[in-house]
Amino acid sequence: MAKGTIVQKIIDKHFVSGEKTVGCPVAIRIDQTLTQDATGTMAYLELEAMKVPRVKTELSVSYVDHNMMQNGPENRNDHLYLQSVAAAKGVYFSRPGNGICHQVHLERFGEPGKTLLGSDSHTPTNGGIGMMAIGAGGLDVAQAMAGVPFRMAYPKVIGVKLTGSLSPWCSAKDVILKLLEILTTKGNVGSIVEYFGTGVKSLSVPQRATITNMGAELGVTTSIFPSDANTKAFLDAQKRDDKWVEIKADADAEYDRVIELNLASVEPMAACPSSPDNIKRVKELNGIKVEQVIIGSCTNSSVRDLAIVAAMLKDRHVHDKVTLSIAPGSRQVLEMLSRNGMLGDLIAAGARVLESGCGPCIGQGQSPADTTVTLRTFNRNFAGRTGTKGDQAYLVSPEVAAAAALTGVFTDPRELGMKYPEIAEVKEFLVNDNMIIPPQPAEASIEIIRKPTIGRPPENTALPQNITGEVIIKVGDKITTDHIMPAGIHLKLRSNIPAYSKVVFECFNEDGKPTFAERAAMVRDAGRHGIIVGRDSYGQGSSREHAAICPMFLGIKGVIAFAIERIHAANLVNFGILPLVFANQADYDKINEKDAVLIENIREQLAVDKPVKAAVQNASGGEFEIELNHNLSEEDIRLILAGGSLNCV
Ligand code: MIC
Ligand code: SF4
Repeated sequence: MAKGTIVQKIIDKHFVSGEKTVGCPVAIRIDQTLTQDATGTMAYLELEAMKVPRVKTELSVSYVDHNMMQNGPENRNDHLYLQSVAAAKGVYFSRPGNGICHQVHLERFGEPGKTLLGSDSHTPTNGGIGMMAIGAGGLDVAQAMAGVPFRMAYPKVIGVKLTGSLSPWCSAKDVILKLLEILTTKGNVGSIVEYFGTGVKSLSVPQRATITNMGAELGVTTSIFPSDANTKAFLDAQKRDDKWVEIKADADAEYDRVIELNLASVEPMAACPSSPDNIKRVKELNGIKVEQVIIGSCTNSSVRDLAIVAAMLKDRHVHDKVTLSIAPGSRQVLEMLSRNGMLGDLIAAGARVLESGCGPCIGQGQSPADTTVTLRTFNRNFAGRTGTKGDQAYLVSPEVAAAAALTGVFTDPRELGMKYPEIAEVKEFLVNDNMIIPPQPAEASIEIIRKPTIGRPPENTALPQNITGEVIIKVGDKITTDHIMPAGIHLKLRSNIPAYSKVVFECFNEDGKPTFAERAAMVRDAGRHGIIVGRDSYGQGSSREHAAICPMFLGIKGVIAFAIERIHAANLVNFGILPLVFANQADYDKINEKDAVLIENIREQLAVDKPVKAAVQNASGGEFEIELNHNLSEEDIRLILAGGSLNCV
């Protein structure tokens, strides 16, 4: 087991209960929380349902960054609810337009050595400043706000030893793409990546944040950098020098696994369609025609990232056959660029400047044309996430994105024949917090604004003694929460579970056949329980608990797969759905849609340390038994049997 690591030191400092052995459940104290609007409405409705008058954390912030199109009243209804509930519950509120939660949190709130729980899977961005920053479902974050310690498996620590420094035209994005090539998006559940080595000091906090941000795609619990002189310089420049503390691993720290990476060997990379671990070198892709370039998202939209793009585009223009859109990560970034003239350079070159927020990253506009290539500096390129079916989305660095914007084709920026722009570290950020509204004093009387589209968290009944299941859908490997619960144009339904449930697994619906939601409702109405069958890495990607709530609403009681990703598995538990894995993977081939799955005496079966037995009856008449494993803790079992966490608080 690892020894003397930053991860262990922070866990020790926040330890509440549990066993400090890899894989065993531990509970840690959470210092800060963040929510964003797309997961936040449900999180605050849950907080209200828990009857918690005021948050108990040191700091909680509610951001509005995802859902800002305001097509119809739903988004703005959400914002009004979020602003009023934040004021009432003691939560800071970052207004729409102030920027993406992770970027703003890094700029204005992140503190080395503290714990942060966020209802967004890219919360680990703040690992770049030396925080233990973890993504979770909204209900876990609501509980953290209520002062409940966060439960997680005691992690394995993967040490990434960085040496050397990046070569011109190669950037932090290429570092994380290289790691995705090595570690892939599968098989890393329960680990935390900790960076160390002489190469660390060559990376600024925003560069580190790019790396920890996209660490989410590895499926790890989080990623973390030490807090050192660069961290201090960043906090000084944000006028938050009082928040700096040094955080470092012991000189003789031991990791569960070590990966060495010489930064000088890192080349411009790209994640090809449609997975963040489908990695190629840009030079292998040179010449592929590009129709759209978008620069932004919580991965790559800092002042440094946009400054390099502005320098590359200055006095040049975007290729005639390409559209270039830019979404600055925060209002701070946008305001600084506009005051230092770089925004003018971008506009003059032909960039389309979008508001500071998630925007196209979550399919809110800018969908590419059919069969065209889109290059994005984002962190996810799951199929269809752009809003275009069959999309060809590549994930690249700002340097590679800007090169393609100029040439109209994939271009290794080292071959542009351009001098690499020197971008100096920002010595003083422009600090203007007037878009962050502090909470009202506890004694203030505040009306919580609930327009008609603000629903309530749906209720669930206790798990039945016998599950008389039916397989509603059988899917393959790497099913992401975007497959389960599409965002994009449906995002505005996040506060309305009955309406949002209609699009569960929409991407698998076939014309003329009943949808997943209709099939699930038929099974539920017939008094049976819905079962989902998946394969490896089920539930990858986002933290959206709607990927559990909406299936729960439709009567799903179990997911059976080869492996279920951490945040999604926790969300299933929170909403009373059994996360089970095949003891014998060959059984996957024998089980089909419409098969009956009978799990008798589930309470007794879960109480003993043995695989759960289920009887399967094929729709064609055949019968056989399967064994199902789980790694549920006693507490998880208690929650599932009760029908989910909300029934227990
Ligand atoms: C994402 O990047 O997929 C999201 C949208 O930010 C999600 C959260 C959500 O679905 O609201 C995430 O990463 O957790
Ligand atoms: Fe927003 Fe995209 Fe970051 Fe998710 S990954 S928080 S949608 S910018």
